[in-house]
Amino acid sequence: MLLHVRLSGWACWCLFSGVFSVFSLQQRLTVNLNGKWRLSNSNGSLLLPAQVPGCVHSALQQQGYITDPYFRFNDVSYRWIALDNWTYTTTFTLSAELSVKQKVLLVFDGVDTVGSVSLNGIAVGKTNNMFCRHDFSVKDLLKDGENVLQVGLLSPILYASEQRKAHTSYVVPPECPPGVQKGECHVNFIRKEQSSFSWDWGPSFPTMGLWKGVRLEAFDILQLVQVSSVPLYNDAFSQWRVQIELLIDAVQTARGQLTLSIPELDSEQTFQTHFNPGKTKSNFTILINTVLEMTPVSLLCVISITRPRSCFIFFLHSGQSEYPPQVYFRTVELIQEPVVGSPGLSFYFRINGKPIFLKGSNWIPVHSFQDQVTPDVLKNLLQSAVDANMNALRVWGGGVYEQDLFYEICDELGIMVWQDFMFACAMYPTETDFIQTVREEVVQQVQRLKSHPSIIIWSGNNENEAALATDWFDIPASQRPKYIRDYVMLYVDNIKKLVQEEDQSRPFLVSSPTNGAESEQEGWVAENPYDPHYGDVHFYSYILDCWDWRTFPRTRFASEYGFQSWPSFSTLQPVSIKEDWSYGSNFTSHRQHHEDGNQQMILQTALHFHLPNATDPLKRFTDTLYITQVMQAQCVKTQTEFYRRSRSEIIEGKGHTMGALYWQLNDIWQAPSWSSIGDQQGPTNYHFLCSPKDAQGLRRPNITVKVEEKKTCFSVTLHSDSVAPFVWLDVGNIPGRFSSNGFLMVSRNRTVDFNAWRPTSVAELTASLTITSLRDIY
Ligand code: BMA
Repeated sequence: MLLHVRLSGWACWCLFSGVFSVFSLQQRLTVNLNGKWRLSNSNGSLLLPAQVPGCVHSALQQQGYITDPYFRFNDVSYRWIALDNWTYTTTFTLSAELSVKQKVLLVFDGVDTVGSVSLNGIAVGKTNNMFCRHDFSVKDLLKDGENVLQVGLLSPILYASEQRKAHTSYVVPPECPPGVQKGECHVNFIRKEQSSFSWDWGPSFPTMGLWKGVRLEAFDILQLVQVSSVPLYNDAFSQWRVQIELLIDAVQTARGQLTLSIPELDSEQTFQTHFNPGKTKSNFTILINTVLEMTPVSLLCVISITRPRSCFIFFLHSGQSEYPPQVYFRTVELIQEPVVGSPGLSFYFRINGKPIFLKGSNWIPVHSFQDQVTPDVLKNLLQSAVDANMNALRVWGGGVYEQDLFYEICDELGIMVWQDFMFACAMYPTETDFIQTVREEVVQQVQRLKSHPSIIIWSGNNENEAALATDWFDIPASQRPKYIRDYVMLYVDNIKKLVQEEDQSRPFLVSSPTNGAESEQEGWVAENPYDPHYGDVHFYSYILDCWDWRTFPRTRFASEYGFQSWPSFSTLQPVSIKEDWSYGSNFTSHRQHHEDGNQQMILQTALHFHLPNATDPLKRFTDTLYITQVMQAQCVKTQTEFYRRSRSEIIEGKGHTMGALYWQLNDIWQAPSWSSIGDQQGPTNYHFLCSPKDAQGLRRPNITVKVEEKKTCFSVTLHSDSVAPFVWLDVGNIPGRFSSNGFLMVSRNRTVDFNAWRPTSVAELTASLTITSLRDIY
């Protein structure tokens, strides 16, 4: 369904009122301030052009001051960048048209993070939350001719440390990340992407910048800041209604009429409105009187403001969106009810009345520098998820609330999104200032995102209930109640309450993992949030044999599980040099941010596979990368299949699994991690009667290949003279995607497609293609 906020029909409506002799269309003027700014560091020794939206690291790289931050050990070498303070400056000239407007706002869609804004040398305001949009009223500060706009940014590392120092009453753990992550401390004291201070799969790049758009918005009387809508279904009356929320910024008190109509569905309502000066949020409900067809409908939305002898008509569109906002009708319920033959409660999603098994993965930030996340990257990753038969992704709470396009694509592709709030693996302060900025963040994000049908659940945090319950931070027993009180205050009394006020169309869960309703019974921190009889579970075991499904918890919903692997050599090569290419190199251990991760991969691999034994060191390295991927693919496959089977089983009181979201879909940089996108499974499958290392008669296959150009892609046909397990295809640095690049070759011939993302040729592909299979490594 399409919610189309537009002006069509306004003239009829206005004439029909018959009162006004003059009417005019009110227009907001927008001056885009994106583009080239100047950037300088605190002592002025560096002065360079910088793109906005953007960040300091990207600007330094684009201007040649630093090389690729992902290269070798640069995450550590470039630590100085985020220890310095930086200033962004731009100039602009005021147009005559703009200067006569009653109100002018300076709008920042996102400042990363601790900033002071000044215009023509006069302080305008401060920022301290990367996840908030800020606007400042600046009409009186603007002058004819050139205006100078500056944003000073404090080092996020120093700011977090200052905040920590000021918090003297008790410790808010963790103080620092584990040493193996080579990260920065006290990230929980700053409202910023938590993984930007390092994570167990990612580097420490505490970014600073104007990471979203900057503009002036000028208007008379009023403007629409945001429009959002959610459909609600009333079972008792079998009726849909659409709740529409308008966030209006009025210059002065304004009275008038608002008409909302959906002609295709024969629904129209008129409301008397009254806006006080400043920002007002108004909610309106339209009842849908006809049976819904799944065709788009337009919502016409017109406000007329009464002035003596005149009628002002407002074209209601919110500033950021060029396209009409859309609304789709669907219901979502999270069902937690008794299960026959099993203690505890079910935990599954019912969409449009149907129980749905969520198959998918977890989403982390796509890049350390968000300005480098292009629409193509998002489209490609999300399409890849769909092509791998996923129907759900969890936007994990240590990253960012994704950009609008992410959710738009999910809406289009039918990907269901489990949306965390951005709190992860930590306790958080609860001082008034901190709570205040979190409240603003939550309201803004829910208002921005709630129109997206793809989001099926809000979730308060990642693993913080578990961290408290299972005492990750060695909190003395006597102090536990205080931490639990803080936890409840932040996630329940504030976030949960706000979200539920803002959005009644989808469920809210306080944490993940959690026992859900049972956690609530236990005061929001369950004794064992990993209880498989309730809620969702995160489960990791690197040492136990992953081919043995008996080691996995038969949970109601597996929202995280996974195994690490190394990326392929073609991924690592551009960020490393020859001396790095061995499993024991400094580079190999530097990139591993998970304690003992490299060792664990080898031990897990050795349970079922021969380890590479080539004498050539490079071949041995690339074979090792390959075999860790084979291991990972098998482990994730085994565990995922276990959860799929458990959907229809109750064994020893456990089962009815209704979700399997493995950790993790994507990577942030070129390093070992849990990420993978495995391929379409089914309806065929295979079963090994023994470990491949014990298999008799496996011959080294002779695989020949023929690449051909087709209309829309290249086809790659392999011919093998014997069975070839775990065939792995790689085309080096030619960007693109195989329809399948890892498979068992059990027939003589197999053809896969390759979609190239830049022009290439049969000759280049043939020359770049490497084929590895299991018998090549020993
Ligand atoms: C989880 C996540 C992340 C982490 C991953 C792998 O528990 O929530 O914090 O990166 O495990 O260790």
